[in-house]
Amino acid sequence: MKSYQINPDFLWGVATSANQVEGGWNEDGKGMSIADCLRYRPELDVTNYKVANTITSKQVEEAVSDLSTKRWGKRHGVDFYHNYRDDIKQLAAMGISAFRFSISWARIFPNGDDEEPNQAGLDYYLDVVKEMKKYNIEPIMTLSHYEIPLNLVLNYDAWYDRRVIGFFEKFAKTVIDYLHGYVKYWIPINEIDSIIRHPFSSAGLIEDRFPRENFKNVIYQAMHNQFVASARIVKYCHETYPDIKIGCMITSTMVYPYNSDPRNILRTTELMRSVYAFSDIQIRGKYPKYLLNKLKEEDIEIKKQPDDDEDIKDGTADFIAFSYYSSVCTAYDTTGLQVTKANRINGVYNKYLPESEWGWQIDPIGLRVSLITLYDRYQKPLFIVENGLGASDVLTSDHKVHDDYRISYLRDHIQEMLTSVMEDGIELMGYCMWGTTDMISASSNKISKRYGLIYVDLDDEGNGSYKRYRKDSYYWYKALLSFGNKIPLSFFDRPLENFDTSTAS
Ligand code: BGP
Repeated sequence: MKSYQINPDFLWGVATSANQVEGGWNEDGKGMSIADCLRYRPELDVTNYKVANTITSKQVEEAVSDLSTKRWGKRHGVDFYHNYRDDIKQLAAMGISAFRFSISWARIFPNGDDEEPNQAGLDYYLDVVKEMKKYNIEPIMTLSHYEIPLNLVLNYDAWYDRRVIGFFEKFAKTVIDYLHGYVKYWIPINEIDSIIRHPFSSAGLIEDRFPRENFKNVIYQAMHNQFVASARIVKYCHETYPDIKIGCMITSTMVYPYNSDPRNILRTTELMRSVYAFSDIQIRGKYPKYLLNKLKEEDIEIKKQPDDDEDIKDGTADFIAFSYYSSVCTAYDTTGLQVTKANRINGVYNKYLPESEWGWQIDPIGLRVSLITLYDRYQKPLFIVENGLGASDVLTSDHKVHDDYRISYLRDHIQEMLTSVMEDGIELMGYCMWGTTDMISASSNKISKRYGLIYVDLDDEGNGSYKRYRKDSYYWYKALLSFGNKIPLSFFDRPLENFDTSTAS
């Protein structure tokens, strides 16, 4: 085989989320979101996920009373809100055909329960998607990417409260009706499984607000409400806009057994199932028995309304989107085993794999294993909507970023993906690399964990010119996309320095 051949309508893109790039956190009528309450805390060890992702009511009160943006990274982002035309133009120059983005719910319904939408918010997103379409870029729109209106947390207990289903439906239908002429691909909820790992930044749940409840009950009730809300929007799209494709999305951190002890294989299977339960429900249209048994064993009772099961059955998704960054090992008994980190979970260290500066183990083959596993499970189109490397990039005095480590990460993962499409018979809709310009990292609330193909002059304290500078990886991705849907294998063997900006076109 001399080249990889993929379908001509394969979507090559980039991805980010509103709260991580936009800024303009309180402009033009936008209300506070939960993301505006997450601060860069230098004293925190962000890899201690339990601590880093737990927030108290007191901390939320502090956030509400502090109107500054210093160390509130997601309040200023990289000011995409005012720079979106230039940023989209720069990204379009790479030849991308897709741009995954999210809509800040609080820009449309500032309090989440408002009677009328904020017209300035609707017009902003209409302008953003029109700008993308100017360059023939397909917007891949996420409706809720860790940014629900704070008012829904303070006055309704967020997704735990059944009324939020209706508020989400109203928000989703308003923006889909407003943008459907420009946006064909929708994802209702980002990494819907993440509610189990970080209930606040995912679904606005604050444990100290439920003193009389078992918090696990709260999480699973909120999870159910998200399933009902998402299914109703899928059904609305299928009935109202037949040309729209609407997917579900999970976090695919691949898990391997620490060794061949069958008990570790079983533990691995159970862990992966705990994530696949979320796509099972949204693709098969019902709660799997193994999840119902688990809930029963743990005395977790989900309160349902009579139509819920019908809604979930009728609202199954058209495709499975997923994020992939790294893999971990697991064991039925991890005593004494070295811990490794991944996307807001810990696992057992895999001695066969290198790791990023943040300890996420780099495993391109794990992406191919994810593709095979998910496709074999569902036989539905897949969509990689996040894959990238967080690194502390350095801007040289002549404004270059020689991120060959990011190029090799992307090269290796994309090669495994292309091989999987060619050899494993995977139906893959597209690949959106995680990172457009640099952005505020979700778990650390810092920009210094950089993901972009374009560097932004900004530090974790919020100081900087906000100027943009193309990294070497920008030119590598541009060169890759120049081949269209027939990519010579030789491209992947080219020495990385060939993509130094001084030589790149
Ligand atoms: C995913 C989120 C993204 C992104 C990514 C990287 O879970 O969907 O928003 O942030 O994780 O994680 P981080 O930014 O914490 O390095």
